[in-house]
Amino acid sequence: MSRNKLNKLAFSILVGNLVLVGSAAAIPDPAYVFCLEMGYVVEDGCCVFPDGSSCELWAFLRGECGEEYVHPVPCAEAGEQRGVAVECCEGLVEISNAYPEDHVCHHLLGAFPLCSACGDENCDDWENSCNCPEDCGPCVEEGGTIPVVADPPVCCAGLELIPPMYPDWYGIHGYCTANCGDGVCDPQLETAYNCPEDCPCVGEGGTIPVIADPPVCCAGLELIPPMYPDWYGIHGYCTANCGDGVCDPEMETDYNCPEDCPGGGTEGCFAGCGVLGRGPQICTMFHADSGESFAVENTGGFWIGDHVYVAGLIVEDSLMCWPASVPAIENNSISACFTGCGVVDWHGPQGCTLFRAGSGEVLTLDSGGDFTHGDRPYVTGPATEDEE
Ligand SMILES: [Ca+2]
Ligand SMILES: [Ca+2]
Ligand SMILES: [Ca+2]
Repeated sequence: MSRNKLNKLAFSILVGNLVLVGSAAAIPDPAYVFCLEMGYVVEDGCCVFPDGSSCELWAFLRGECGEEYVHPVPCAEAGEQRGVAVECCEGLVEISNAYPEDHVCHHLLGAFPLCSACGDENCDDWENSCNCPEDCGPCVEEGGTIPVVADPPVCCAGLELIPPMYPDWYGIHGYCTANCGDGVCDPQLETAYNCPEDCPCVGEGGTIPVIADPPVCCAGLELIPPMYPDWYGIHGYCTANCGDGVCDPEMETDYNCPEDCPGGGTEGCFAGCGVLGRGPQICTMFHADSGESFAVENTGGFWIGDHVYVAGLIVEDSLMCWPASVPAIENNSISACFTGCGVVDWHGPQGCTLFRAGSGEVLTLDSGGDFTHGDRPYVTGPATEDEE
């Protein structure tokens, strides 16, 4: 208990006296720590003993001076730091002082390894997936992913977390790897987006993200747009395959590569009957009897399920149903649709051509077509009230 407090106190004093060991971890100056562990005071680079005599710190540590002031010290219990003279108590092992934060392992600067019962199948307070995965659950090894879940695992010590391969990939925080920066672009893991140092250009099928300083397509590849106009986050795909006559479903559509994917391609005007239905967002869709579907701008007081006649200009990549992109008929006219057989009657009031439908309705015809009085054509088109 009191030892534990002392240890923490010593640690806070020692942070200013770090010695770099290896490349990453830093531990306190061992000569400084040794003097404190023996219970003495450090002054001006010397260890000062109770009788007023002193030794230079490193000379004391090496045993070149003040040997008579060296004495046994208690061992470090579980959860305490091992020191210079202080060793782990019997039955404990040294574990690193690494701790997980933001999905990767960090090392506490200025700290010695901890003494712990790592391997006893109990994850103690000071143990974690970084310094004792055998007790605290596995960490994610090289090439593994960190999923977006409530309590995600952590990359094993020595690995960094790089983002997903493309900016529009959700569900993972990224990959654990020590290989971004090794000069080799790993196609399973690394792209110009998440590891530009290894992948300076984007290869076949890769995407160019919308970021500051985006990467470029590798030589010989062209940049085609995203598959649909409402796809954000990428400028498009790098490929040499648009124009090869094969529509690649992963990348090519009639929007970004019409030469390989001819698709619907309805352009220009639309006029015909169909049924109104629900569309994405708050859009109303018009499902034409011909099989095509369009968002419609003007519903004219008609309701879902009504059979209507719609005419207007087709806009292929309309954002009327934003953020979804659907073909739409904008600025359309709309009226009830009449479909049925009947008799053409040229002798309507004021010279109108009438259509006497088999259902009993009498309509005026805008166009009699090539039919003459008495013909029995099938008529489809807008039905408008005629008061004359
Ligand atoms: Ca344990
Ligand atoms: Ca690499
Ligand atoms: Ca192609």
